[in-house]
Amino acid sequence: MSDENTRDKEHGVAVAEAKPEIKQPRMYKVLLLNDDYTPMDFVVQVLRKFFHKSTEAATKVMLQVHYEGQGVAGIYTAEIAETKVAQVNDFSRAHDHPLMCTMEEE
Ligand code: TYC
Repeated sequence: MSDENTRDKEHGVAVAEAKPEIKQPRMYKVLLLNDDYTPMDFVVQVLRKFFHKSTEAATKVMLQVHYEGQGVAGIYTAEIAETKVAQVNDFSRAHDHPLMCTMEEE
């Protein structure tokens, strides 16, 4: 029984083999955007807290955002990326900083 919809000789029913599900999930970049007001230390704190970066790695991403306008905090599946974006934006608002976090498909 190798072909899809092969007619089963004994039972006279059409049976379909399960097709292998090998697709990779869509992945999303979680981005931090630059602004003129959020303190650099706060951005480093966000990258450590929500993206599990070392101080050194967090500082590199923060400076990339500062000098180039945006930077990638991490790459995740849709649900996890959405959660990170919401957590970062809630945390920033709670601390009265305008830091913006968004996502885009990779
Ligand atoms: N530009 C900010 C400053 O000069 C620092 C900053 C970095 C803000 C990264 C946001 O995503 C950001 N204080």
